[in-house]
This record gives sequence, C-alpha cells and structure tokens, in this order.
Amino acid sequence: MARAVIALGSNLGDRAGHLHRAVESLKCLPGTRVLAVSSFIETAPVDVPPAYQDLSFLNGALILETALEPEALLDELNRLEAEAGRVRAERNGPRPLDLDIILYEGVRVQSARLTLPHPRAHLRDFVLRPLAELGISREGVCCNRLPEKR
Ligand code: A4P
Ligand code: MG
Repeated sequence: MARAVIALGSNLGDRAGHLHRAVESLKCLPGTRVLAVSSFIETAPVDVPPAYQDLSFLNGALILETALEPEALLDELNRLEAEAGRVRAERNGPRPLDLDIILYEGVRVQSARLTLPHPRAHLRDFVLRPLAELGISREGVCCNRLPEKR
C-alpha cells in the first residue's frame, strides 16, 4: 500500500456535486482507502483562456492509501473524469472534474502520460491551500514527502 495525494478541481456545472461524488467514488476504488479530505474552496482561474475567466473554480485535495500502481490510479481518475462528462477540447478549458495525482509516496516518474510529483503543483495556490489544510507544505510536494502517519 502507498499513500498518494489527489487534487480535485471543477469549474463547470454542479461543481460541489462533482467534487463530492468524486470523493465517494474514490472511496470505492479497489484496494483504496481515503484517509483525509480538505475543504473545498472557491479559487480564481489561473492560466485559463480569456473566454473562461468568469468561470471560477472549486478546488480541494485528499490523501488516500492504495494498492493501485500510479498508472492504474491515473486510469481510474481519468475514468471518473469521463463519467462526470469531461471532454478535453482545449488546454485549460472548462471541466466538470479534474483529478490530478500530486504525489505518490516513493515514486518519481516522467513519462508521456504521468509526471510525479506533479510538475506545477508547487506553483499553484489553488493546490497548495487545500494541501496546507492536510498538513502538506510546498516543500513536501517538491520533496515527494507526506507527514508521518497519525
Ligand atoms: N499528467 C501528467 N502527470 C499527471 C499527474 N501527476 N496527474 C497528464 C494527472 N495527470 C497527469 O491533464 C493533462 C495531461 O497531464 C494528461 O494527459 C495526463 O495524462 P489534464 O487533466 O487534461 O489537464 P489539467 O490537469 O487541467 O492541466 P495540468 O497541466 O495538469 O494542470 P495545471 O497546469 O495546474 O492547470 N485555476 C484554478 N483556480 N483551479 C484549477 O484547478 N487548473 C488548471 C489546470 C488551470 N487553472 C486552474 C485550475
Ligand atoms: Mg488533470
């Protein structure tokens, strides 16, 4: 089992509903337990195309423990995004649900599909604020480190 940190975001449709359903779905993944969930916070869009500046985000984060390998976890996250109705039409376009793996304990990867720790998380307040609530600092993201288990 490994612990992983997931960032959640939504700026389309019933944002809170999408995030709450994602948390419930993550609890049901095989070999997976959700250990802690942050609050969901309203955040201003960052680096989105001008046409979508009015769509503010709801963001949050959670820590889970899982037997899924990183790529298998990403497959499950992509499946949940698709079930929420996500269509990837343009970079940083509106999305009912975005689920990113911020870090996966003990794993550093850089492949076409997956980079761990997430390459931009340490630059993004909309990720760092929910992580701070879970006791994870910017340094923790950069160093691929989670707080000791309580
Ligand atoms: N990918 C690589 N590594 C990972 C990983 N660790 N976790 C690949 C998840 N996916 C990973 O993902 C783009 C590609 O990254 C996929 O092919 C995946 O295999 P995506 O979900 O289509 O795009 P994204 O997550 O929206 O973009 P990105 O580049 O990961 O995130 P950014 O740069 O952080 O920007 N403003 C606010 N307020 N709140 C937000 O949530 N999000 C973004 C996305 C921009 N502005 C925002 C927010
Ligand atoms: Mg994503």
